Amino acid sequence: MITFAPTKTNLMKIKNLFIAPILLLAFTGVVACGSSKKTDDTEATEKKVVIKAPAFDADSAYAYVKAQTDFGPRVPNTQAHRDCGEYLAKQLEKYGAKVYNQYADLEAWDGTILKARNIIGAFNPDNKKRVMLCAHWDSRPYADYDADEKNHKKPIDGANDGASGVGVLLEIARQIQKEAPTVGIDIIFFDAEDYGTPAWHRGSYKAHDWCLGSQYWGRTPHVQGYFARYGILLDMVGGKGGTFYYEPYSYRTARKEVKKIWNKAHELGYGSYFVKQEGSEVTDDHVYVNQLARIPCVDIINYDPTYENSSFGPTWHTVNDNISNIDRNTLKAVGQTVMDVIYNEK
Ligand code: AHN
Ligand code: ZN
Repeated sequence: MITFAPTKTNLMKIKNLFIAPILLLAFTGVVACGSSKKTDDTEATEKKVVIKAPAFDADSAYAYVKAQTDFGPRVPNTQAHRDCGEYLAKQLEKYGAKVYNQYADLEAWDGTILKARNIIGAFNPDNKKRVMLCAHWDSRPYADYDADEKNHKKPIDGANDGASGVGVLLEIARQIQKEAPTVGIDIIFFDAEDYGTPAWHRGSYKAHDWCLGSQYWGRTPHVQGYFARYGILLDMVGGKGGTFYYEPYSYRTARKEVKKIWNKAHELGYGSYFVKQEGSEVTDDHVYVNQLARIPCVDIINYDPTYENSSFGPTWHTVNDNISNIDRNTLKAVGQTVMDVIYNEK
């Protein structure tokens, strides 16, 4: 029996790679006396190459979350919103993306015209194989779920609801510039997601009142005929004690990708964050990405099975959704998982 030791060249090739499972299979055929007889096991050599993505830096992601909340609430039609939009576009540019800005006047539930801006960073834009990563960058104008009624009309910092997803994506952008994955990546920051009808409102309101930016993008993509294999939406991915269950709409429309992401998280040791059970269904940007742009999209969104007020946890749409509730470990679990998924796309 002859076994193969990895050659130096092979070793270089598998630097940064795990071979799993390792099936180092030897040729068992013995070449003897000029006979060409050999067995079929030669073909059994099967390599499942798993690429290890670069390390996601949670301190860096945290700093991006804080930079956003430092502007104050990013409510459309405010100076903080305009300033933060400039900051986000500049960051994507700095990391080498081709940046598209979509400015649109979008009508909110109460008829307010929102000066909205979707910001898109395309990495490796000529590559036909693409994956899109998205998050909303605006923050909610009303803390309508706050325990104190006096806060119900105050805007929120949205450290988790908004800034966390964007912070994770900015860190991924920074990593992509250092070492690009095989596929092209589009990072999309949707605006005007969180301007939906407040819980305290009585009476009528315009329908489809959430996710205005992604609805606009779905009808008018930044590139004509835009397509990606799938999308991943990050929403509330940095809270203390955050957990992520299968979101039922995603599970119906992008099941293969949901399984791929949750399996990867478990493989990496983040199984306590990514629970393989269904949570509750949400109307979020992924619905419009799927329905309007026809791209399957997975929502990674905090789901708290223990909290009865909302399934999104105790700080959701309250003034407590601020930087003090952000946990680097949660950012890391999500950011590293997404990185390992996209760096394994061929
Ligand atoms: C609704 O509450 C209809 N959708 C939840 C989507 C959301 C709000 N994500 C963050 N804030
Ligand atoms: Zn929200």
